[in-house]
Amino acid sequence: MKREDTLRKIIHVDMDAFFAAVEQRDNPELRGKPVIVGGKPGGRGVVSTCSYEARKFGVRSAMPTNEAYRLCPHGIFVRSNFEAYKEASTIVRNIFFEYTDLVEPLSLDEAYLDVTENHKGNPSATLIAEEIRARIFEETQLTASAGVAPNKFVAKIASDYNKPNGLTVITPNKVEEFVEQLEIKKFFGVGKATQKKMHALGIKTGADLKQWSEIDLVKAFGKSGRYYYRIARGIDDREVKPHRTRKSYGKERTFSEDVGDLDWVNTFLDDLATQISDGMRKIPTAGKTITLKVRYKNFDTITRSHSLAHYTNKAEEISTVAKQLLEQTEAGTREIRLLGISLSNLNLIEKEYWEQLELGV
Ligand code: TTP
Ligand code: MG
Repeated sequence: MKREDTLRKIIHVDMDAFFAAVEQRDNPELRGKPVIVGGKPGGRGVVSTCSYEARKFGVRSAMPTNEAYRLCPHGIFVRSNFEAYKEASTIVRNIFFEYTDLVEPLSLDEAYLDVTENHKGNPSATLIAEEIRARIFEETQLTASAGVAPNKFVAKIASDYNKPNGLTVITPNKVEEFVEQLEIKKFFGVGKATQKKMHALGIKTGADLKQWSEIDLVKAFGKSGRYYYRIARGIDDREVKPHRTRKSYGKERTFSEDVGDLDWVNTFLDDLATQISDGMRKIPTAGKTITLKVRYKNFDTITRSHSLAHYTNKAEEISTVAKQLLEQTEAGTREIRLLGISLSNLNLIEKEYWEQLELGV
């Protein structure tokens, strides 16, 4: 194994029963019930996903809704509401970016994070994963499962291991043991047809697969044999590739005591704007829309936004706008437990533009 493999800290996060969980959150009468998202039975649609209550009856993603109805006739069939899922997805993704820029989203509800080096300077990937799951719940009232491992292959399987609302940590010294006891069907990247063939050859678990030499695996499975040889040993050096551009940049803070003093709040906004400005200049990026987020003592959370005609990452400008936005809130009359500022409508800055901002012209 390459030395770097053992040193990386990868987290895979996957929301639980994502579309169905959003529906249950937004419609309390659906909670605790078998909810099936997709078309109504009788049509030709398929199931997008279903709640864990419905999974007990064998309902699964991509199954025709008619079959789901046969398995679970008392299930509640609901149509998907993509806007709500997108909104939750954006909130979750922005939480990831608070920890690292190396975020590789796989879908609306799933991503790899490389936290080997992270914005919090936190050396424990396990603590980061727990913090992220807690933050996701706080911000969206939805649960996520996470896997922590030295590589993507193991992290992804680990996040699925204790679903829903679970965390599985596979430290480098446990990787081989973990992979050995896995059933082949849990191996990501081993399709149904290959599974069948492996079963016919007596390969049922990771340990069975490990018995095979690389040459024999290539003979039996072609080029993929090399991949199987490596994953049987828990080796995967694929990098986390952030293929999407960042949508917003911001910071927020929950106070240890609720705050009523407006002067204190204004000074805090100055500090926050300075931190944001520093962070954005590092990337470098600038944004047009400034959003202030306020969470009151009773957890009511509001946002107020203002869009400029130009891009900025200047601390002074950010704090001036944030203070104007603060006047549109009940700060001063209601106590505040959290304050945040973020910039969106971002532009990754070209070198010349960056220099222009630096010079303030
Ligand atoms: P998944 O993460 O695969 O499934 P899930 O979040 O519903 O359940 P869990 O992770 O707890 O096993 O997919 C995320 C969302 O993508 C899912 O909620 C709905 C959508 N989706 C489809 O629309 N069709 C599909 O075939 C799959 C697999 C997912
Ligand atoms: Mg999911």
